[in-house]
Amino acid sequence: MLEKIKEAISKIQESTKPIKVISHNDTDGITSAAIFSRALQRAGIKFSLEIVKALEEPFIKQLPEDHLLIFLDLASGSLSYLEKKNTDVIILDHHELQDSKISNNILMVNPQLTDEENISGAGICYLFAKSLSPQNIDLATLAVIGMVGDQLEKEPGKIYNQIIQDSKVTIKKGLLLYPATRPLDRVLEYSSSLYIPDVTGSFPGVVALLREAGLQKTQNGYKSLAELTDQEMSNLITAIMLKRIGETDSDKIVGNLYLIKFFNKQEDAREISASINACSRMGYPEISIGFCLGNKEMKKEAGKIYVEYKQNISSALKYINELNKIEGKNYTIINARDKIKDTIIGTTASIMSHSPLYPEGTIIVAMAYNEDKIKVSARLVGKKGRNVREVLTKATIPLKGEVGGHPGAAGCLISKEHEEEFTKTLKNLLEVDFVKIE
Ligand SMILES: [Mn+2]
Repeated sequence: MLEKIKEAISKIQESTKPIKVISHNDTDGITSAAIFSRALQRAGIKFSLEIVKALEEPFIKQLPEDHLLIFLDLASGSLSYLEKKNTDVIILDHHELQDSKISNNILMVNPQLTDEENISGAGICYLFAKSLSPQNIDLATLAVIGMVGDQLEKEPGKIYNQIIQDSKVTIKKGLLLYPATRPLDRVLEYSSSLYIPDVTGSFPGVVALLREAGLQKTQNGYKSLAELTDQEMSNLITAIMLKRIGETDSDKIVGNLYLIKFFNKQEDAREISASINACSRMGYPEISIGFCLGNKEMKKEAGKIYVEYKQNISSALKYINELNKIEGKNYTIINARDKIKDTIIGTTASIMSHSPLYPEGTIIVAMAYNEDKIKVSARLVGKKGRNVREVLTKATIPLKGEVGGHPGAAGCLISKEHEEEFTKTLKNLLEVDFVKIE
């Protein structure tokens, strides 16, 4: 991959055309854009930047051909549109390639072509930045945030281990609950990603659990996860396993905590990733980039938007509670129409799939309007059950929708005029129990 990166650097340095950079709006895309922008800025190279939700054909068509086009954390799936552009294209991405043929106007930097390890967009942009100048080593922290944002932190390989070393992140094995830097009582009470019966949402339950784990409140309140000793961490995990009856595998709740230095404070990379993502999805990608690049004003703004985002999610969940749903054996279809933002519908569906209200094997499909289209997000509760990507693919074949994702979590966009037809087909498919994950 380094060879390709060097080629990309020469192409950029020798370009006589102005440069346009396009990146994705999730945490990995935003950190990619932040790293790449800072690196170009330090090298004195001028460019313009645009952040997009997805790459669609009409958008690519209108991109200027008198520019050098650079795509970060996306575009590997859009090669057939990009090869028609009458200009040079550079892609720094880690997504699956649509096609093994890469046309001559495209320079592709993608670990899928050369490496055994999957490196996120931000990781590739960091390698680019470091090749451009060793001064850019301070951008490694952003690469770690992007890695966590794309959930690639579980088993870091050779390249990631080097990035981790460059970033001076502290890795601590422990409970996968964030932020690991805030007092435990608050984090346990408000966590939506790790559900603990009688504890999540109940302050007395939290206090009882911490007592069972032998953790005392001190003058400064309860410790944070980051401050626990190995013994305390192990006692807490045991106490939680006992509450989550039937759970024998601690892998689901235990993993690596990534503690980074950000704005001169110790922070949990997962929490920073969540706030970057929230800020961008609420429609403020420029604020999340400013936050990544150390702007104090933007940090304040990002903090406010993150709070608003969490409130939006909780009102979305409340709204869904009261909404008439289409429900059957092992499935729930929610059509929120224009009442929930399309940018948070996927997160809302994911939180629902972690809640104890739905038994393992349930398929949750949530829909929300996105201008003249409908964003559809499907989640499988637990690991066993039907393949949701296949279900969505089958339901969208006659409608020409675009499906993406995995067997356990997938999404698609359909045209609004097909709302009724889609819901009907989907319901029929979900009634029949044949698409299974092996
Ligand atoms: Mn990515």
